[in-house]
Amino acid sequence: MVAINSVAELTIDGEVALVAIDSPPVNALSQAVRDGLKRGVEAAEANGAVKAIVIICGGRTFIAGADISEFGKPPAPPHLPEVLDRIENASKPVVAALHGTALGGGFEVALTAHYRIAVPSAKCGLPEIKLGLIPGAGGTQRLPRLIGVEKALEVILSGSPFSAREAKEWGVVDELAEEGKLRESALAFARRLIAEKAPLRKVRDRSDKLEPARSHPEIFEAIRKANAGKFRGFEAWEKAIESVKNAVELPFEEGIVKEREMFMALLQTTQSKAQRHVFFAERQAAKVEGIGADEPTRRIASVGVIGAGTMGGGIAMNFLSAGIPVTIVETSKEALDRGVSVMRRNYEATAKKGRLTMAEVGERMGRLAPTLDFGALGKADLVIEAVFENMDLKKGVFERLDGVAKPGAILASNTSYLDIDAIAAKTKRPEDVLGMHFFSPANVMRLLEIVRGAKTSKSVLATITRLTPKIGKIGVVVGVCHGFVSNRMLAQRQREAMKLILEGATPWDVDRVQVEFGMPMGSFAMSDLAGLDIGWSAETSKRSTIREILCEEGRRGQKTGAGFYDYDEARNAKPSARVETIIREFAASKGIAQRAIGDGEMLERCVYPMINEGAKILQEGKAQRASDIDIVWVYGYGWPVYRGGPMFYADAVGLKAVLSKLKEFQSRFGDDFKPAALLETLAADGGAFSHS
Ligand code: T1G
Repeated sequence: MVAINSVAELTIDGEVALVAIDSPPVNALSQAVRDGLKRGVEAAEANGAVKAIVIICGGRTFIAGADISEFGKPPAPPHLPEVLDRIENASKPVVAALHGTALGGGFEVALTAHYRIAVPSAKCGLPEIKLGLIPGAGGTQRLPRLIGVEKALEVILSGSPFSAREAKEWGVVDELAEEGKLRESALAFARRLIAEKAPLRKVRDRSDKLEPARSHPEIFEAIRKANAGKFRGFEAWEKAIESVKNAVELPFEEGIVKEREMFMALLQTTQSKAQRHVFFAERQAAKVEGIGADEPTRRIASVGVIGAGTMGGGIAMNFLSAGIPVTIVETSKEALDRGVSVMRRNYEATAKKGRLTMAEVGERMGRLAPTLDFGALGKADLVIEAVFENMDLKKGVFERLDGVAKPGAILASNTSYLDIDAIAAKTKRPEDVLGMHFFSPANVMRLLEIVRGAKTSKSVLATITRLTPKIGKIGVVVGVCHGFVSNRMLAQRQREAMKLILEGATPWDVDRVQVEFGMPMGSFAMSDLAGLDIGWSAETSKRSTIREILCEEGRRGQKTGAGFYDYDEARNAKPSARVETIIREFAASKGIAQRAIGDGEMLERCVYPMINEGAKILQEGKAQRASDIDIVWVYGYGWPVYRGGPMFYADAVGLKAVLSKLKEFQSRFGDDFKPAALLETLAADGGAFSHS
């Protein structure tokens, strides 16, 4: 064994050379890995005894892509295309031996090898689209040559990995190795190639799989049409289609040059910077200050859920789907049965879409123990309260739970606003209490806001932050304040949206601007979905707000077929003349002058106060880092990932510009726009939230 450099070594095993890369955590194509690959292959080439070369990786995975952390920095040689040329043009057969996740540039390395072998558990893929990019090292030129245009574009536009078995079936992988025996299998495979004098098969020379598209160029327009909705607002996807089209229409050399040009151009876009920011922000969010990897955690083998309503049922499904048995408690048989049947219906709907088998539905529902007996919660390792959003009710539940739950059980509240410390104070074990704020629908939305109470212990926090990915969630740890990070910032947007319609805009104008910005839905459509009667009662209603008037008129949202919008049977929203009248009459009764409001103002009035509130949250220490706030909005409310989140967006706009606009609004509309001290400081120092 010869060390090529700090991450690469060369071993000669008879007539086979093994170029082994080991650069934790995921063998990303850093400068050292590129250098090691290139010089490893060159050394193997130069060794007369060697008749075949195997590229293999140590650690948990084959190369998982380019080193994303190097993007935006001056590229150091050897550049990836150069390394790939060295592999593809080797004079001896090169075998790529795959395990873990061969992704992006890693998969492109494998595609330049003449043969590929993989363990059955391996996955391959081109996830660049998730980073606002296209494959930039031959993926859009070589993959269609191997599997055809349609399947290649499916892989590239989904960004999702495919299994080694699919890869074998599609002809991407030539051989499946024995699981856990990749090195031996790859050596044996290489020896067979030597014995059979196997040719130097270059994917770039294939064209048979391009023929169908060559004779049916209309498929590109069909693929574009089929994906337009899904990629609303994104830039990279059309470049991916264009580049694969080049693979069909241009010689390989021209296609790969154009691919690189498109890739390099996308690398500079704000969209790609935003999506790369979210990639790392998501991984950062999992790290909690003061809690090391060695923090002891508690075993969560059973869960209790209090309340089988929309949230309780969705929460329970996350644990059932993760293989954890759940005891769910309700106060009446009717409510319990209704909740359980909704859960079963949700699972059956997923099965209908082919994403679950009915057997799996049965298994998951089989782990559920519905009960009216509160005492049954005494066995659970974790109990999550999901009752109506009322402080007295929640305090009562925790007082009772304190008497039932076993020592060491973790007690969590799904409150979306209320003071976790006040709830914890109703128990004799506040160190075992925290908030677990799920987002509706709780079995679908990926965000979990983990609310750290003043007395929440480190082991409780460590336990929940490590449990979170196991139930398919992305956790963000936040401090106790009204509405935490999520709803506290949302309240800013909703407040301004209401003021805008009183000053002359319409709900559908305001929503259109937010949707064009990239939000999945606007403020008023969201209110209609949640229901306008949350916290409203006919007895106390005084027509003192637009909401009260709408509720009094039976317009309580989608569920009543009318709210700010009118809804047809298929729940499609239509602007409502009646609502516009209500708004204008209400504004007149308040003496509010009407004016035409531009899209720019509508957007800034809704987004900038959110950013400002984010700055306050940071300066109060209610969030660990600005990127956590971005993750809350991207995964909690569908903030467009290609805008990186509110704090990243503010940095992209420029904090000076955000500050001056807030000050302008403050002078026109009052102190709701008073800039946060942190924003003032950062703007003055030319700083950014990403470095705050
Ligand atoms: N570059 C740099 N760091 C990376 C990385 C990468 N490609 N992939 C992972 N990491 C870091 C990550 O930040 C974390 O660090 C640690 O590794 C473990 O990751 C030319 C240009 C491979 C499936 O998009 O999807 O190639 O937080 O927590 O859950 O066409 O990481 O511990 O400090 O995610 O086991 C294409 C991205 C790049 C794959 C493993 N490749 N990575 O998941 O661990 S673009 C990707 C992943 C490209 C070419 C183009 C996942 C994973 P830390 P992790 P995991």
